[in-house]
Amino acid sequence: CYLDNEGQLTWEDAREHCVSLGGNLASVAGPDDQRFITELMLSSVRDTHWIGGNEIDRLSGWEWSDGSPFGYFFWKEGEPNDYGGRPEWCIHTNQSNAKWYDQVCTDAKASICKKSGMDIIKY
Ligand SMILES: [Ca+2]
Repeated sequence: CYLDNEGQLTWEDAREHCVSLGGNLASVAGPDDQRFITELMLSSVRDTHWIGGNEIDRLSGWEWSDGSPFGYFFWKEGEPNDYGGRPEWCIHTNQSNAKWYDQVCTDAKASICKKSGMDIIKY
C-alpha cells in the first residue's frame, strides 16, 4: 500500500519515517505504481511529495531507497537537471502533472511511503 504523509520533512527524515512504519519511501516499478502515486497526489493538500528515487550514492546513479530496480522513468521534460548546479539528488512528484523532478534532498516536503500488505492509508 501507499501512505501519504503530509508532514513536511527532508528526504532522509521522510525515508526514516517510512522505515519506522515498516516500509520505505515509495518506489515506482511501472505505470501501475505511478497510477497509485498520481491518485494519492491528487487527493493531497500538498503540491509536492518525496518518493524513494535518489542518486545520493553518486557512483550508483539513480536508485530506489527500497532497493528495487530503477527501470521506469516518469520525469518532467527537462528533468533531472540539477537546476542552477545545485545537488538535486532526490526525486519528488508534483501534483499538477504527477511527474518527477530532481530536487535538493534537504528541502522539506510531504512524502509517500510504500508498504506491502495493507490498503491505502492517509494520515
Ligand atoms: Ca530539478
